[in-house]
Amino acid sequence: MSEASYHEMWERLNLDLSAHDALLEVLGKFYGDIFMSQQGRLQGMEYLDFVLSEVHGLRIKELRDAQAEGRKVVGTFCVFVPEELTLAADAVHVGLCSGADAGTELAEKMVPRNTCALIKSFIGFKMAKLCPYTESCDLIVGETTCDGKKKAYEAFAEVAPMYVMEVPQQKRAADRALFKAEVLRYKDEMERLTGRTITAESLARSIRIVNDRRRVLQRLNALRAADPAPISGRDALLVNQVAFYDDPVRFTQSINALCDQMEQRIAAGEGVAPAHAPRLLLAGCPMAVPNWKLPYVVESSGAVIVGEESCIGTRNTRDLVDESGQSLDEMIEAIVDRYMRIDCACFTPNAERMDNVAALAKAQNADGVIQYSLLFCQPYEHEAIKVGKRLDAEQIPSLAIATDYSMEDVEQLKTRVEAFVEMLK
Ligand code: BJ8
Repeated sequence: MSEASYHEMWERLNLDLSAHDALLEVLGKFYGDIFMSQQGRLQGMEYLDFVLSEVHGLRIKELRDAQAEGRKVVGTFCVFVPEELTLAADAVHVGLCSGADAGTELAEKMVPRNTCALIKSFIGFKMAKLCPYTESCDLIVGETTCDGKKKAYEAFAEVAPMYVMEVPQQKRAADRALFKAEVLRYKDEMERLTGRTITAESLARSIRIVNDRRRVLQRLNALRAADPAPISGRDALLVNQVAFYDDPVRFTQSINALCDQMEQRIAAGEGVAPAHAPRLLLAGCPMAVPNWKLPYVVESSGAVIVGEESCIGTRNTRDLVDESGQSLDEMIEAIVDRYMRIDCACFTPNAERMDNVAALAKAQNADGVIQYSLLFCQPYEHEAIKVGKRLDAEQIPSLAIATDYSMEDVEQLKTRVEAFVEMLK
């Protein structure tokens, strides 16, 4: 498609065209500096470069084409929304990224200033008319996870078509029953939105599609345990980020090909960083596109990132939905079981996360962990204290960082990260 026809499409989506052009220019430059400057990238990353270069172009056109065929587009902010049900109703499921400072002043008219950058970002993108994904959605699904999000959705519902799912905060039998009721309510909502009935056959198919995507991401993650690391943390994060809005079947195929290349590299003893370079695990808040600040700082300090314990990482891929269910009821039970295993810091208590962070650091042969929280994120800043103690007990060095999307603290971050990496050496 030509530039002119993209502009026409964005105009129809009511974007602020000049501000949007400026955003794409900044993003393009940022991407070039952070990704294209890397040495020894895998050839398979060309697919990710292409997807990113067309992130507001071709993929939006695909969503618009799907809508022209009568399909619906559903946007989400959290991995608690069961994508399997969206796909089983033949709708398209996209993650709304929320990873950049945009429209912050406008957002601060709707939510308090001391709200995390992720929340301000999705509101800011909407209010500044910058996000073609948000504008393409027939429905946006929120969830009652942290307080910041659930109150922000009240404000967001005034400007976007919202549906909010209740997510429990504990994991007792009563909480599971509540979540099951919410999963069934979401199923009804998808059927209402699309006018299609979710059948055992369509749900079995979508469970397989989403599991296959999780499996390929598990494969990619397992390969990162090798030393030297076969892929940079930046590129691996990008893969996880793109997983949220690319077509799942096409994505799985492309990433399987990327994993084949990683295996060849490992067999040849090659990698993106020298053998024995300090290896770090990132743990904490999700890093949405284009939030690449910390990975860039870390990998510019001579370390390599070998895993992400976050929702844009292993928290979203660790558990599969059991595929043995035959009836719709059995599949719904399997979905509920799988989602209730998510160890988001919004749960109390959340002891399994401590085990999972420590186990992942060991599985990835990490020398240390950087805990990453967004400023004003109460759940993850609280858990940073507990996770830090657990890692101390396991003799795994860790560093806790709280930041936002601005570039103002880059120098300060560099100093702290470099000192940590130096200590690991
Ligand atoms: S399942 S991590 S995607 S809620 S950073 S908005 S927690 S104040 S993102 Fe999340 Fe679902 Fe949990 Fe995952 Fe609130 Fe914290 Fe902001 Fe956050």
